[in-house]
Amino acid sequence: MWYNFSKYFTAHIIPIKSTGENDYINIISAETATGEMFLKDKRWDIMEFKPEMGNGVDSWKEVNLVYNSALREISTKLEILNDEFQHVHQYNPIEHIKSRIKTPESIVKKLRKNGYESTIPNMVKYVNDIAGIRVICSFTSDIYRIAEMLIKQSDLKVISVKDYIQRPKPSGYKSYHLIVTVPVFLSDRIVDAKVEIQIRTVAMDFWASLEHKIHYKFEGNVPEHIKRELIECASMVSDLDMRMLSLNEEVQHQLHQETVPDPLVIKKASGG
Ligand code: 0O2
Repeated sequence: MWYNFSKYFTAHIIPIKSTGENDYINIISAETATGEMFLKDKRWDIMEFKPEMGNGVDSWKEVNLVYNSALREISTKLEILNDEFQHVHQYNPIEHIKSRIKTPESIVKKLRKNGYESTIPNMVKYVNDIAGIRVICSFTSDIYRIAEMLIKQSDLKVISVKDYIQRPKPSGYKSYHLIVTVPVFLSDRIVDAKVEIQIRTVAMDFWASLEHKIHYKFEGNVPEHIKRELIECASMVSDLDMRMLSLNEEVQHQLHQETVPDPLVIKKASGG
């Protein structure tokens, strides 16, 4: 959004946070009354500005409130499913859950990449992962169980499903992505907020975090030999996931057989 600091100074800004006393923003670019651009594409570190801004900050505050609430709702749903699984099947499919709100810088970067102006309505409309939640499971089969149980919940609307486990990205990236909307009940209205849910195994997550760091370190220009090595590691991750799954299935099968009572033993015990 554009904000007039004075009649001589206009800036294209993005609100970051409000402490009640002060509002904090990033200046994307600014120009003087003569039209001279003197800060183009430079990111200012968080700086104070006067609270006359009103609208925009209120909207950003609202964006934060709505998406944070949406994350809490999805996290609770996942925790309930995990607890129920423990109750019914005596094990937890979810190892852990991480959630985050995308930073304003990343939102602006994504909007720019896709050719949109940095406005609050554009973020809400075009950025699907302002609210993101990552669900880490032990086994690949748990990923599909969790996804299926979420998809079935009547208050969630599924916007898109991307199965990068069946069809990994050329980088080797594997994960199951769901974009859903969840209704957030405010005092005067209901807002359907989008949440990106990434579900993957511990091993897939290990690979993705390292690959993300490498990608960031090389600013996207990862040397070919490192790319090849990553693809090879991704295939080792798939192999490991498959072997751990079949090992677990074998153990579960044996445990099940041990707990099924032998009919002869029952007969003897009852004196029949
Ligand atoms: P960040 O910094 O993690 O948030 P969309 O988000 O739908 O508009 P896209 O790229 O088609 O755009 O969606 P996709 O492919 O589902 O990717 C969304 C997110 O998945 C990314 O968010 C990453 O978090 C993750 N991801 C996708 N591909 C890769 C990959 O090759 N390696 C790693 N490590 N992560 C990946 P962002 O916003 O791109 O990044």
